[in-house]
Amino acid sequence: MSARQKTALITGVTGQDGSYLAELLLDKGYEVHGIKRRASLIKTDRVDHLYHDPHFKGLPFYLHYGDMTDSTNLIRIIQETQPNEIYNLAAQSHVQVSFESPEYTADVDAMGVLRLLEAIRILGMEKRTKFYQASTSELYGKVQEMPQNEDTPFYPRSPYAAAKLYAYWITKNYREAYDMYAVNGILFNHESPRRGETFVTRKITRAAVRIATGQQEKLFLGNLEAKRDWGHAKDYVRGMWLMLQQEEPEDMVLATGETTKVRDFCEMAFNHLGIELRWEGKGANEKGIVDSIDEEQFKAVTGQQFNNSTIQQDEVLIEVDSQYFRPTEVEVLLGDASKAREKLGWEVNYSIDELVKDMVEGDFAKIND
Ligand code: NDP
Ligand code: GDR
Repeated sequence: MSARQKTALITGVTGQDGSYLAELLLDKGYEVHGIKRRASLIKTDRVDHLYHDPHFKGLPFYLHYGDMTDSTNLIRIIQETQPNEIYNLAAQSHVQVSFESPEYTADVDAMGVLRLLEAIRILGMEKRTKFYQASTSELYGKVQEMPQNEDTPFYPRSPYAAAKLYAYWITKNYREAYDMYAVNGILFNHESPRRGETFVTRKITRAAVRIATGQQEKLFLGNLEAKRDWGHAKDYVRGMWLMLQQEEPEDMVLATGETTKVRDFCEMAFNHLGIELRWEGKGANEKGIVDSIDEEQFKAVTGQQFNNSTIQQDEVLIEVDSQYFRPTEVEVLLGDASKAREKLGWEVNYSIDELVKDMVEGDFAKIND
């Protein structure tokens, strides 16, 4: 079947990955359906550019109200849309929030996956619908091997990761028990200008722009020592699609193979705007301080003159706040995506420098909108 005749259903379509995946699939000629949640305010900013008034012809992109906690709703949407491919991206995806809402996280991130898989079976679609599960490098948690690949043992360190562990195994179980095409993409962190504002990379790039333009005084962060394998979401959604186009369903890691400290990500983001940082103090007392300002660099990136009254030499811009420490932390992640490179021909197009640049400039464009 050519992509032009295919229909995809994306849960979590209003999220970072869902929006990029919808673009990719529409570009490939798919009819794309997505599930959005009812909220008191409209939250479809990331896909508004794809959506069209149903009374006028436009892209074949359709949104349905739904929720991962409601089986009847999931069954009805799958029955109505008859997807060839389901991408399950919906989740309570914030690790720290999962410590505060553990039961809800389990309901959505673990039971929600079971509900979708059962819906496929109830409708007798297990031989004609391929299923992608958004698994995560958080499964490795308390890392026991470096780098991590498909054979590395799991050791979840949060209610989020524990819920995703169930989701991983139930996906694998349905593949083996019912001969379904169901795969886990074990994706390491991936970011973009569309990243949610409370994840650390976006929190940093947004704050760097706001501080440099005088709209925010300081940035408060948690563990500066944590290391993550950060890639660009655009590269990762391509990998998701490729995982559903294979002869055999297989679980695969997507990662860049490079790891960076939160502290270094901060330096890169501020440097891009011409602000050099130095660090003083240790642990919970550590501070990021302005070491120098390169006004030419600021102008080259923003097209605007640097305003000397916004930040000063030796000013404290970053402080550690222990409220952002997690009860159990994942200290370091570093992925080995050899299998995906070999079997899918998957490669990353964005380096960490290009990611930081895209995010900082994205935040600058947003505040000037
Ligand atoms: P986001 O948090 O940006 O998006 C999550 C999506 O899930 C949103 O559309 C959200 O809707 C939706 N959602 C949340 N709860 C429910 C619910 N109860 N019912 C229906 N929809 C719900 O996440 P990302 O795009 O970054 O991640 C996509 C998936 O990949 C997630 O499952 C995440 O856990 C996983 N993942 C992400 C990685 C990353 O680095 N980004 C790495 C590895 C895995 P709303 O907009 O209404 O909140
Ligand atoms: P993560 O992403 O937990 O890896 O989960 P996040 O950006 O939240 O944290 C990364 C690391 O930064 C440290 N950190 C802070 N984190 C946040 N959010 N806010 C802070 O102020 C802060 N200061 C330091 C954290 O402690 C952590 O070590 C993301 C999510 O997208 C998951 O859904 C996904 O499964 C994994 O990536 C792979």
